[in-house]
Amino acid sequence: VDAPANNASSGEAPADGKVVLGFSQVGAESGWRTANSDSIKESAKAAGFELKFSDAQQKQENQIKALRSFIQQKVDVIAFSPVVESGWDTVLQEAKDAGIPVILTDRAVDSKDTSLYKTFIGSDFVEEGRRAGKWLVEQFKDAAEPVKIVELQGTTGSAPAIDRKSGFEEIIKENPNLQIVASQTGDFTRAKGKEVMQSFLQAHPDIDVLYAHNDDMGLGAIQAIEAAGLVPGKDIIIITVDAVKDGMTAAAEGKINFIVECNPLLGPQLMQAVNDVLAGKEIESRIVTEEGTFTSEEAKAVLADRKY
Ligand code: GZL
Ligand code: ZN
Repeated sequence: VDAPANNASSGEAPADGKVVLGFSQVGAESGWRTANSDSIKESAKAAGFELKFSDAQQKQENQIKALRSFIQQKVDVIAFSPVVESGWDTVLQEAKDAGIPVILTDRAVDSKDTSLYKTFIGSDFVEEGRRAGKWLVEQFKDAAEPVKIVELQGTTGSAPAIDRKSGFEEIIKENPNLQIVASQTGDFTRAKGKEVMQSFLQAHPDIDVLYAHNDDMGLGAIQAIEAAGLVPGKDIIIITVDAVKDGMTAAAEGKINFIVECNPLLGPQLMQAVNDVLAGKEIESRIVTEEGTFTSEEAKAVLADRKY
């Protein structure tokens, strides 16, 4: 028997009582993603929701299939983290036509029609890039010669990759000595980060700084740097984004010099938004998560308390 058709868009809670939430997750590519998935599963359980959870292995077509399946199953609310920014308008329109509200978490879409989703809960990735840039400008403010930077970008076309790059470049252009000599995607994974860093090291024996869009690519790059006989955090200054346990451990060891936090614990805010949407309440169209930054010393001081 199908769950009774819900008319959540009019804000009525579903007749059968148990809220059914369909969630399409990017994949399991990084420590951040694991922590994010755990937060969503734990929070859905705590909220008493039935969670239908799908892992897209970082493929957009798998996410679109999952969203269509949630529409077929007539879930009460759909939430997802879009692996890339574009190509969502058709399936989001299908959800809207089916009267199923959609909530974005973690990453944004570039749809012009913002009525296709109720809210976007996630970090300000441009600001994360600016924070990385600001620390670097400060570190090298007295540099009298070019500072050679290599950049490991996140997944091509994803909001964090696009925005972390633009925020960083916006700030470092203050000092023309700060030069990005190579920039390539490592797809947010350790394996790819290591592979691309190996190629950077072969092409540039003179690298001063690595800016990696997440800890996992930075940790992969550290393996390549050490294999090349160089000392990470000394011969090559390393900045990463996320501040997951493994990244913070490397920072505490001095292998990563500066980490910009990106909070994966979006579960509680998502479940609150689901309740608000089903209750027909107006909700903020943008919910920004709180997060900070850590030098090696600061990472050492808080490492024991880190939850993820
Ligand atoms: C950021 C998130 C990114 C993380 C990566 O909110 O989308 O994806 O920074 C993860 O670790 O793979
Ligand atoms: Zn070079």
